[in-house]
Amino acid sequence: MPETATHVGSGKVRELYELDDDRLLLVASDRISTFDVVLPTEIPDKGRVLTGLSAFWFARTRELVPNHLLALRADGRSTECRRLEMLPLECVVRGYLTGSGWKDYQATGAVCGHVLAEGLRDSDKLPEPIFTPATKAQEGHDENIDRERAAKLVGQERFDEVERVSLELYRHASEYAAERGILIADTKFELGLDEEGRLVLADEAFTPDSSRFWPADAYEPGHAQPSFDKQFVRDYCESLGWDKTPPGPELPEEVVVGTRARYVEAFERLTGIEFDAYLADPDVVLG
Ligand code: PZK
Repeated sequence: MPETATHVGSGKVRELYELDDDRLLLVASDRISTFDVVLPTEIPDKGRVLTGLSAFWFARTRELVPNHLLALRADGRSTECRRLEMLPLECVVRGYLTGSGWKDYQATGAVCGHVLAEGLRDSDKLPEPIFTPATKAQEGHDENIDRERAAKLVGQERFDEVERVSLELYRHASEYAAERGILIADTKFELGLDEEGRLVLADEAFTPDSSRFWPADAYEPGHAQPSFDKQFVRDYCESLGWDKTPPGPELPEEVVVGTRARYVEAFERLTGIEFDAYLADPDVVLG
């Protein structure tokens, strides 16, 4: 019988479909965004790289926390997942001070209620990773919130569990990635509850779209770091003097090819698996 899948949601570069009462299908496209704008040019296989990386991390972290992954489809870009009740919280962990964390620190000396030492610079490594939750904005940017506000949203006990699990996941993945030459500066999780009220990791895990990946060999605090995956795209867009409002520019072939190579490099470094082997059989990432 042909399958029916009802479209239930869109992210910037992914689509979500309902398979049945218990299962969703998450499909990662090859679209790319930069400066918060989706560009008209796609990066071939980007969706497969991100889907494969997520599945790799789900398989590697299932002892830390269960996750929503049920099956990878043969196309390499589609994930069947358990339908959960999602928590109304973006679970962000930061190991380095950059982005909105750096902005908040400069304004207040703190990030989400974590008061930090004076004199820190953009991209400095934090003495310990910090949990910096944010609200889920329907439009525009998520708003960083302190632990009191986050605990009000999900309850104190659940908040404590979410913070502990998020920090454990980040510690595990960032240590593993650093050994392979990639710094995971920060990362964002989405967590949900299953029918028994158990905490389950959903969405994507430690992809370059949900995390900041930096090349370790170029790390130099004091200024913004190059992005492992999107730097060619950013440099090209900056060279045009584009004002960063939609529509974004088309990318030339050499930027597409160079960027695709960076995604594949991230996949191969982190998983230790050849990307062609993933294309032949996506289940190779599940171990
Ligand atoms: C869910 N999103 C965000 C991501 C989109 C939307 N396992 C789950 N159960 C219930 N809901 C979700 C998930 C997951 N993952 C995730 N919204 C709902 C999202 C990607 C594309 F359109």
